[in-house]
Amino acid sequence: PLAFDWKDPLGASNLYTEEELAIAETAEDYCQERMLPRVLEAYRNENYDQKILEEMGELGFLGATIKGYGCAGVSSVASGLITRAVERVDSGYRSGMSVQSSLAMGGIEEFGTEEQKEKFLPGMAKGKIVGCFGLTEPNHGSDPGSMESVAKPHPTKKGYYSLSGSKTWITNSPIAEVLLVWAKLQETGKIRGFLVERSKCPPGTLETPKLDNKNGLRASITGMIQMDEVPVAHEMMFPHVEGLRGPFSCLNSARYGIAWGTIGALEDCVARAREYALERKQFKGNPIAKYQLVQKKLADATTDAAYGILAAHQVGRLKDEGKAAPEMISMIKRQNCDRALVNARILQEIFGGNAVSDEYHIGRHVANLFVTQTYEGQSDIHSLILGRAITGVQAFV
Ligand code: TGC
Ligand code: FAD
Repeated sequence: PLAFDWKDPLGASNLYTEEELAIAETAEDYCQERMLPRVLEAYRNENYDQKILEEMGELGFLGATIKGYGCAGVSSVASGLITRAVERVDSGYRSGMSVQSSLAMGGIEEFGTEEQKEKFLPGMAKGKIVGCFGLTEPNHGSDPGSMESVAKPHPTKKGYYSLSGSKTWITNSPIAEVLLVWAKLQETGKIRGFLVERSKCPPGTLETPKLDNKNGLRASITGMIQMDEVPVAHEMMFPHVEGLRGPFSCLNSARYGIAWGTIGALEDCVARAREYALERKQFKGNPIAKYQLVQKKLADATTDAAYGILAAHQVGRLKDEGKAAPEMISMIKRQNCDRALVNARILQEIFGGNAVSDEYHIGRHVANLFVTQTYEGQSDIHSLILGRAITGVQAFV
């Protein structure tokens, strides 16, 4: 039998191919050696280092599952392992990567024209062109179907739409050159995807103010997208997808990645709490790891992390076979975010007063994991998606 390993309690690494294991090792080495030393400064000062995307690009982490266009073309499990390694350091770094890879590049790859793919994907794969994904609006988050952003025929430019409206809480928007914006086409009332190029927008039509003073995900950059009659050429609209199927298809991949990533963050919490509990002594010189209540906290968190990884792996394999239903992704997104957050909050107790110092990293993970439970469908929304699939009755309205 395998010896029990608290870092991989159910032997999940036996399920990965040699190539996947090698990719995971490269990702873990890069993240621990190059990203971790930068995270405290980034988090304290809300300073997202854009170079990280270029470094990820050099390693083939961006749009990693896409075949061609300068992308690595790896399996969904390999991309999950990369995501887990990145989020072991910080959910904000994973967020920047997810938006670039799954939401912006993934959208272009799935719904873009050949010209759009050739124009954007190679530069995005290198991290030289930054992308973002604008779905949420100030008045419409869980219910994007009610969005108000609109695309009308441009009043003066033939062959152009005019985009107006406002998006908020958009990861990467202040630094993005290509903004995948979802808006309703006035003629049909149907949601369509538009690729807005910042450098082509006349002055005063596009603003992307940064949202400062976040109390989570501070190592990522978040902003708004404010559009006032932005001219967008007809050929910059996705031609063949309309309705929410467009944005939700992109979300399937990003939500899948979050299911892997949040377990990476939880695993980091377990490793740090275990180490602290073995070193910290209270009552007659005993390490607090000797006390049963502390051991239970570690046992619960380690178990949830191990289950979470097996579930994400299973959905990854089905995804590559074209068999992953969106509800499966809702299930692992909801469960892994919720269990990571609940356990991280409990493990935080092990650090006593030191939990308050950012040098111990646990408080940062807790604040970040709240955001992961909220974006890409808040957990209760995924409960309702599952409830609808279980009962056949929808409960949203
Ligand atoms: P509903 O009637 O359920 O569906 C409308 C149309 O969409 C299709 N569809 C899907 N297609 C592919 N994949 C999925 N997962 C899909 N879910 C639905 C569906 O078949 C239908 O197609 P059609 O052709 O019949 O029109 O729509 P609804 O309006 O009732 O939706 C309700 C609900 C709650 C499911 C949905 O609105 C929802 O998921 N809300 C959550 C919103 C959300 O996730 N926003 C994410 C914003 S992006 C983000 O947060 C990025 S953070 C990234 C980071 O920093 O890492
Ligand atoms: P609301 O929809 O107002 O929900 C508030 C609460 O009400 C939630 O708990 C929700 O579950 C509950 N609720 C709503 N409706 C129901 C119902 N029918 N039944 C029961 N409960 C309900 N969006 C993007 O498009 N692109 C991005 O890149 C992006 N990045 C983000 C980065 C950060 C840091 C954050 C915080 C958000 C980001 N988002 C992004 C937005 C995110 O997707 C939304 O915040 C999320 O979908 C929730 O929408 P909301 O904030 O409007 O909350």
